Amino acid sequence: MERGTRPNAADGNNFSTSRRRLLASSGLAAIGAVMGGAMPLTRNGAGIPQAHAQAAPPAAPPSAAAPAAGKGPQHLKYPGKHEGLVVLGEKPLVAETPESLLDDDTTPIDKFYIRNNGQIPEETKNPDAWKITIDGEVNNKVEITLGELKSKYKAVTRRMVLECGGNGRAGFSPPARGNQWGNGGAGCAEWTGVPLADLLKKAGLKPSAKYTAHYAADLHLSGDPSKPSISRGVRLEKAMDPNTMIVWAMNGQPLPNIHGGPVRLVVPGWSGSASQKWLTRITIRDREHDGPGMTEFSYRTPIKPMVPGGKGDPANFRILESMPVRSIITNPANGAKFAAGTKELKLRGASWAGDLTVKQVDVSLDFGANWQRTTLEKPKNKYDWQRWTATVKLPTDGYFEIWARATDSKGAMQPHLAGFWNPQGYGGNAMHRIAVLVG
Ligand SMILES: Nc1nc2c(c(=O)[nH]1)N[C@H]1C(S)=C(S)[C@@H](COP(=O)(O)O)O[C@H]1N2
Ligand SMILES: [Mo]
Repeated sequence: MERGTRPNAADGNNFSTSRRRLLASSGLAAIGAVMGGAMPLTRNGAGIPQAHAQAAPPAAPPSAAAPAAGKGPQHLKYPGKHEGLVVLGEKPLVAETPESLLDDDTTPIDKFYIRNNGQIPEETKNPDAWKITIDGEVNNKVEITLGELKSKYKAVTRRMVLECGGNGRAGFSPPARGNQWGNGGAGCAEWTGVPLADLLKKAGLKPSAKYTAHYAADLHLSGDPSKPSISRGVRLEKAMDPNTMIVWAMNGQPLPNIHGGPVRLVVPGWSGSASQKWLTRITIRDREHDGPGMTEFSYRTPIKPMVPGGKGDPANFRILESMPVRSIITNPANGAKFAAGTKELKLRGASWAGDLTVKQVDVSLDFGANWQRTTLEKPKNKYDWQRWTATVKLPTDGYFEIWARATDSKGAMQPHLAGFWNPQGYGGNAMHRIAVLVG
C-alpha cells in the first residue's frame, strides 16, 4: 500500500488503537512498499485521527481511543487485572494500560501493564523456599532462599517506574517490529526488597566482573527448557546502584505471579526487560551478556541514525540502557466530551525520564503554537515518576487536541514524533496527544 493512501497515516502514537487496526489490516506490507520506493520521511505527527474527525468521540471509554467502525481494542480478561487493559498479544500475553488508567499516584496492581516473552509459570505454593543463585565472577557463590533474603537483609521500599523498552513503539513510521505500545507500557509501583548490591557484596566480586546475566523460571514459548524466554543483563555499575533491587512485594502485597512473583529484579530507569521476573539466578560475567534480548536488534539501537524502514547492520548497534523522557496526560481521557460553554479544563498527568529527572512539563492546546507550563511535583525518591497538573483556558467550544511535552534534567525535550527509527522500535518518545470535544 502506498503511504499516501493509508487513511490513518497521520495518527499519532497516542491514537494507537486506530493504528493497531491499521496494522492488523495491512500487516507489515507498508515496510516493503516504503523501502522499494522513495526515501521515506518521518511521518508528520500532527493531524486529526479519522475517528475523531468523522464522528463525535465517545465519552471517555476506558480504552481511551475512539473506536470507529469494526472491532475496537481487545480488553484483557485476567484474574486480578483491570478490564481496561488492552491486549497487544496473547502468546505471549502482553497488555498495555491506556494512559487514562495511569491517573493514580501509585499504579495499582490491577492497572499495571503486563509483558511476557515466554510462558507464564504456575504460581509457587511455597514462596519462601524459592531459591536464588549468584555465581560466575564472584569469590563465593551465593545460594539463598527468599525466606532467608527477607529475614537476613534489610528491606527497603521505593516507588519506581517500570517501563517496557518498546514503550511508544506505535509512533514509528514505517511500523517497527514488536508489540505496538502507545505510552502505556509503563507503571509506577512501590517495590519492597533488597538492593542487589547487598547480595553482590556478599558474593564478593572478582576484578574480572563486568556484567550481569539474569535467568528465570519461565519457559520459552516453544517449551524447550534449554532456551531462556529472555535473559538480559546490565553493566556492573547499574547492578551496584542502590536503586536496583531484588523485590518480593508490590504496593505492599506479595509480588503477584503475573508480575514475576515470588521474586523479581527491578532495574529502574532502564528498559523493563532487564527487570527479570521469576528470578532464579544471576551470573556475573566478564563481558557484556549475550542471552536472548541482548543481540542483533533486540533492545539495541543504532550508533548512527539509519534510514527509516532500512536494513540495519547489527555491528552498528549498541544495547539500550536508560529510557528517554516521557509525559502522559492521564486526565481527561482521549475522546472526552465536555458541555458547551466549558471555559477551562483541569489536566493531570505523569512524567519520567529514565535515569534522569523531569525538569518541566508543558501543554499546548493549539498544536504547539503556544505552550503553558504545568505544576510539576518532585519525585518521592529517585526513579519515582513526577505527577503534574495544569488548568487550561478554552477560548471557545470545539475540537481541541491537548499536547504534553516533558523536558528532562539535561534539557532534552520530547520530540513531535518518534524519530531515530530502528527495526524493533526503541526510544519512541513523541509527545502525548489527546483529543477532546467541547459542546
Ligand atoms: N522472566 C521474565 N522476566 C521478564 C520478562 C519475561 O518475559 N520473562 N519480560 C520483561 C519485560 S520485556 C518487561 S517490560 C517487564 C514487564 O514486567 P511486568 O509484566 O511485571 O509489567 O518484565 C521483564 N522481565
Ligand atoms: Mo519490555
